Amino acid sequence: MTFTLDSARSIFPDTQVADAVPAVVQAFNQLSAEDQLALLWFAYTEMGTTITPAAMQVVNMVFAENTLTQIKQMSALEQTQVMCDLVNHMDTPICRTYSNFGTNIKLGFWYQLSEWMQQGIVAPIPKGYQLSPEASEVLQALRQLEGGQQLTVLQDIVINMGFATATMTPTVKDPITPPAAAPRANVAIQGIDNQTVLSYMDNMNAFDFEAAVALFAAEGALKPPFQEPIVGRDQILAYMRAECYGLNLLPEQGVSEPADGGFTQIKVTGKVQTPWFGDRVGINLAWRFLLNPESQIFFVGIDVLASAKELMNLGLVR
Ligand code: 45D
Repeated sequence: MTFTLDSARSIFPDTQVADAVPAVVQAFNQLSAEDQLALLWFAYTEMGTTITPAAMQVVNMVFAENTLTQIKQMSALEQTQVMCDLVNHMDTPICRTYSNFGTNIKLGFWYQLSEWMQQGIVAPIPKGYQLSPEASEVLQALRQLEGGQQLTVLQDIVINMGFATATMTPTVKDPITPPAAAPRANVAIQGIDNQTVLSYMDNMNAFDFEAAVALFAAEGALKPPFQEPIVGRDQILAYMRAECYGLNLLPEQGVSEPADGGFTQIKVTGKVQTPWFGDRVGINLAWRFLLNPESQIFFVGIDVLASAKELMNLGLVR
């Protein structure tokens, strides 16, 4: 038997994924725009960990400068309207422009607004704003998540703001050239000596995405958390250039087993740090690799784990 993308997706089926993340996002999306903005603001300001301003160096904010300047010059009422429009997915020029930003530009855009809100340059959430009972419940659910999962919720919400049509493909992407070459290092993963997996981690950490993508089979696929798989080397490379600068992969342990048709399945657990929070937040992750008989990556699924306890669940006990 040989693997298909579909069957590859279900390797290591015992992996417990953080289902609370999409559940909270879904509940959030039912709220009014005012409630959404206020809830996000409360969550963001009480997260207890602040964004490292250095992260902004990873982001090419030039793409968002015009829009940000425009917002800065608006009246407070207009500023609030723009923010509500973004949350409501309205069809406005700013909402269309926003949808064209890559993930990091979207995050950088809100980071800039949050700084301006704190400085009184952009309209703040009204003092004493009372969340509706439903919104309070969602905020409570968000508070109960692990730090890394809270960030994943925020990121997911921010990515999906704005107005995008089905035919609109993002034109403005995050930087194509790395801000600074990352130093090369060799990871060690307890229980894993597979060269493909080790090289994957090392190349990703060095932001050497060409080399990372060369490890994939021509029809290989990478599945980010809560997203559909990205298929083919060109697509994966474009994705990495847009989304992966500044990530720090910290794999800890793994297990390797033979699979059908001469394939090998390898599960690695560990953490990833985002440039936004540096070493203050580690997101608990699993990488589920399926290597073909030529030891190329046929599939790698990256999942946010349900809890830190899952780091130890390597599927050894059956
Ligand atoms: O006023 O091996 C609000 C892959 C609204 C690649 C706001 C990966 C109200 C392959 C929005 C609240 C990428 C898949 C203001 C690995 C308001 C691979 C501002 C995984 C002002 C390992 C809000 C990587 C702000 C992973 C500023 C899983 C919010 C990476 C900022 C995960 C939120 C990265 C930020 C995550 C969130 C980053 C900066 C989850 C960042 C999250």
